[in-house]
Amino acid sequence: MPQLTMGTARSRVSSLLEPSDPMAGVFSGRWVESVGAETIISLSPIDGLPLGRVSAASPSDYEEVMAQARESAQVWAGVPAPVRGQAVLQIAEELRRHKSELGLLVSLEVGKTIVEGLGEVQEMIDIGHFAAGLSRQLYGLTMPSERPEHRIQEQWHPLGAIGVITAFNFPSAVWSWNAFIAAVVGDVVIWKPSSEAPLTAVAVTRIASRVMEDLGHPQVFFLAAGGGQVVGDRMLDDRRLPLVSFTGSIPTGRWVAERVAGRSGRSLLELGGNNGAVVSEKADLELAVRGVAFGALATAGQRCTSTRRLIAQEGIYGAFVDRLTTVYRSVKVGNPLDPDVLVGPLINQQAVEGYLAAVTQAQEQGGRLRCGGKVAAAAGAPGGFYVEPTIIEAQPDMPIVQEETFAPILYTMPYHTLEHAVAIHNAVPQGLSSAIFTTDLREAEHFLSAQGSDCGLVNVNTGTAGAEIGGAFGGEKETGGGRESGSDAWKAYARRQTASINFGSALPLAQGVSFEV
Ligand code: UN1
Repeated sequence: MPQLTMGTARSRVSSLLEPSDPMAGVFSGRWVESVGAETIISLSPIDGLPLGRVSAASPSDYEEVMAQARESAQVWAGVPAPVRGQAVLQIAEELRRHKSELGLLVSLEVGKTIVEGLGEVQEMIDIGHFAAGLSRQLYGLTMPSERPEHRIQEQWHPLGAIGVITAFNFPSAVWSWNAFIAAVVGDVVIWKPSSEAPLTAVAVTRIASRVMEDLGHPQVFFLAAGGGQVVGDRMLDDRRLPLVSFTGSIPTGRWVAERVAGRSGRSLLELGGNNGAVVSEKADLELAVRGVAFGALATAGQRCTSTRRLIAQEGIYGAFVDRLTTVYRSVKVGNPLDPDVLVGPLINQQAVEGYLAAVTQAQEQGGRLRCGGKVAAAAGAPGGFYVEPTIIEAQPDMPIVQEETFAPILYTMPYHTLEHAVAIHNAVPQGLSSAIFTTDLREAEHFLSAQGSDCGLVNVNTGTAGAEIGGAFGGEKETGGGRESGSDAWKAYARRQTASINFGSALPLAQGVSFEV
């Protein structure tokens, strides 16, 4: 496959974005051309140049979106769930029809490799299919009543309008995890995308809204692009949003949780990870090298699930780190439109500075740099935000090792026994994803047990990154405790109602209480 030029790539995605400049970044059932509001300029991290402009929501636009969303929510809640599921399925199929352009837009806007950009769109299609099936399985339990001629049942009703705030690194997939599941439950969704990736959000919302219109449904997928102050803070404080789903950093997530709890709202948090991979002496080491390298280097280390810590058993530690270092040195860094490139750019200059600061701090704290550590010159992509894949031999208690740096930095550390590995593994504040590489059943099962990994996601002989949509996704400790995507994560988007029904002619009371009037 020959490399696309930026010019060709831009023209291939233009059908998703035209015609206006700036494009409206607010969808309230109509595309709102904001007057006097800020304009968000989306820069491509590939070359640091503007890719497009989107007008942000003003306070009155926000109100318009909210009013329309609430109106829609009334109607949508009355549409049978399987019909809602069919609508989501149609959107997934429409996304599939536009998969190549949308995937490319993701690559251009956030710097993912072509295959990862396509993977992002596939993740939306997959969750769309999951949601459609789920729409016939929103099961509530029934309980035997202690009273004669009574029945008790649980039902799951929609919450109404919910807010979804997403990060740049999965600029559309994480929205779809929330939005498609919420939509089949009967909610409508107001999306505040990352200001680093508004174009993808506009393109996806255009597709979703056209499908809803063609099907004659009310609009369900609203958009309010904009900064934290105008849109984000309003969502947090807005009692009309019973749920705010937030993906982002731990400090911001903590603030989100406090603000939303302060008005008795619910938040669903997917915050940072500091994911460790344990590699045992009994591992298939070639498989482990690939699993660790993919986990640490995919998306240039900018996934919540990226592998940040390698915990390798002492007998193989030296050789394994040597092997990984060789791989790191051979990996092609650069323009992600080049099909041979595995590591694209970081999202912006600030991220490059964060990377450099972490490399410096790690060395000041006693870490030993094995490879990388510098800004990378990416041939053919001047102006982009490229850094070298980096391995640093570290000690588990170094302060920088406790932190998530959104960059391709891997800290390595040796262990003696599996208990020691688990202790190192669990000694960070975050708890998203984890992995063990071993062919020993006892080791694998110990890591999976209650005495093993303390994370929301645990992997055996596969890396920390790259979860499928069918499982519940999220993590413990400072990762925030939320669960999104598959399994029964849908319950977070619903209100549970316990219904007690008396179909007799007497009024027996629970707990044997009598009340004669
Ligand atoms: C994220 O980084 O916020 O498991 C989500 C993965 C992807 C999703 C990551 N499916 O790596």
